[in-house]
Amino acid sequence: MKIRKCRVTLCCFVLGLLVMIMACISSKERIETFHRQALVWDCHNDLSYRVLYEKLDIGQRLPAGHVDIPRLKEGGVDVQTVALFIQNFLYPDQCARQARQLQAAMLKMIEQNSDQVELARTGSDIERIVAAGKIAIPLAIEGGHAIENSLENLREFHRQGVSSMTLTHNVTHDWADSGADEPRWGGLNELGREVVPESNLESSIQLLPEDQVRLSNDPKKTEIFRDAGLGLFIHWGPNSQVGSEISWPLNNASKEYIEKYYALAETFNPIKFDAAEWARLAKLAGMEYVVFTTKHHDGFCMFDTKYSQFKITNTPYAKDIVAQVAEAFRKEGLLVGFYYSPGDFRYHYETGVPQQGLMTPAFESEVSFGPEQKSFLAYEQGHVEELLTRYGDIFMLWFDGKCEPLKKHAWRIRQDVFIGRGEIPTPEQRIPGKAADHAWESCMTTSWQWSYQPHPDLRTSKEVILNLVKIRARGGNMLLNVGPKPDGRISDPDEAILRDLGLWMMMYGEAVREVRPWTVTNESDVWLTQKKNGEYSTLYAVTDFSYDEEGTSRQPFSGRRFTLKSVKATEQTEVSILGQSGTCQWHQDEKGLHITAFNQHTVQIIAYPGNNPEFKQRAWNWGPDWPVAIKITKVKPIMR
Ligand code: FHN
Repeated sequence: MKIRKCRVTLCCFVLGLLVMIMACISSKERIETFHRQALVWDCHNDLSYRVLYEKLDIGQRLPAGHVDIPRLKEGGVDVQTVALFIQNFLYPDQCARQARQLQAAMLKMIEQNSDQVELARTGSDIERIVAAGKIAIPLAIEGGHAIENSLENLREFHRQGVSSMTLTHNVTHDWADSGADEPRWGGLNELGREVVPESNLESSIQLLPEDQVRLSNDPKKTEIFRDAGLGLFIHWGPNSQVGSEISWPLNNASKEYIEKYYALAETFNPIKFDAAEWARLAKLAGMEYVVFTTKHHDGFCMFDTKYSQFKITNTPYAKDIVAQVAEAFRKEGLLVGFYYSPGDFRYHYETGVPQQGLMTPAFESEVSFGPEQKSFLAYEQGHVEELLTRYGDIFMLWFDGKCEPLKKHAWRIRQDVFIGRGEIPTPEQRIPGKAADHAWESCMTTSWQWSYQPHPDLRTSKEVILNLVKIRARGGNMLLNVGPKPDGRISDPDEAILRDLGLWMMMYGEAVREVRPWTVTNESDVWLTQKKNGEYSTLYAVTDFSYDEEGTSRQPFSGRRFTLKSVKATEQTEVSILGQSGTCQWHQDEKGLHITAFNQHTVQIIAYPGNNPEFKQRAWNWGPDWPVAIKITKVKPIMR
């Protein structure tokens, strides 16, 4: 009996061993075969393709975006589970446009092969589609959404017994920045991984050869910039906790003060920061682009850079703010721009290299700095690489100081990135006296300080609007600055000005969007812009109704007669107040085009502004008493 019992146990053991070996073989074999099966790559990056096809030794590289299922099959890939990530906006090596092409190509391929393949949006989709004997293609589209989805899919692969994956560099970074609730790398450790060596990152940033780079802005981008016309400038940092100006308190400061200034980063925790709310407000204000301070003169980085420890991810807040700003503003359809200060006080503070001035970059300094121990120039060029390759399609960079080597490096990475300050005139807090038919931009604060100030001495909304009109009439852009509060919210005074601007742009935005200067910028206090359309022009005359040509103050809700000597009307000409129904009277004679306009659009109730005693007792009036825009179609200039 006992012998019999030993024999049975032995058999079981051997059997078990066999099964184990079998299983090992199969799982090893399975892993091996699977290695060829489940490949996770973000297909907008050619590098991933190269990896894919080299692994699958499918010979020549297929054009990006063209996922050729039959070829994969040929290559022995069981395309049961091919995960594709098209992170269109988060990671455009080249630019978002390429990502969109990939997306379109992929969706078309799936449509054309719907009997064989099907889009899988969630893990459970994969199961259903595979069960139906079709190919499941998990496709994630929207930025943040992409992250969760991909993590979800990977968990699904895991549930399906997949034990290893090939992951290219981009995907890994993606998780790092996603802010997904998964602790960093958490998802990956769980699944085991083989990552293309970090060093590949550098190689994946293709730099245009020095002799091929065009050292000027892309003409198309320049037109887009000039059409955009109005942008939001944002100065923000740990200094906002004490309402001082950003960086400048370090100038001529005592060692003790510098220590205290830099210690502010240890308590910076903007828990009420909501980039989406900022973006919605900017959009409402009629803004078309944003320029956000990624690093100001104090050297504090609002992004998760590997080139410096003095960064937002080393504060109690610990999340990449630039990533959130880029994604949120892009989602609202605004163009994303990054402000960058070449002057870096922190470099000098840590290395002891003397600084020639807060805004003066030490490009010649070879003293190593930061975790990567880079020279000054390599440190800042590293930043430019990160800013242009890790946050989606970046429309413009704004270098606040000498920047030749950085500008060149930026154009070698992204030839079509638009450079604001550093390449175009950017007058600060003032408006040049005459029009210019090239790109320029006037940056202005809502008060006088760039970053948050508890008791700001504010500009009026009317002043901000009039500045915008004058800047547009002279062919420039206005970059209006706000300084968010330390908790992350836009301050009430700044929000009030943005909402006022939003109301004005809702009524009269057409007069400042996609316009260029007229032959004259203004005739007395009537400011002129034009929209070029073929032989004739559509002219916009923007003027204040609350006083007449003699400067006598009048109640804004009234009429205005004025004459334009530079304009020749045609039979088809129509004159109307933008946003108001009906048309205005006009006639043309040798003296010019005479217009009479009555403001009847009851938009806002305001206190009676006039000093006409007859009205004093009424004490309210229809307003707002902001400049009014009049549209004059089908006109020609009178050339004097
Ligand atoms: O010193 C900076 C200042 O803080 C702010 O950033 C402005 C914005 O144009 N630029 C510098 C002053 O010219």
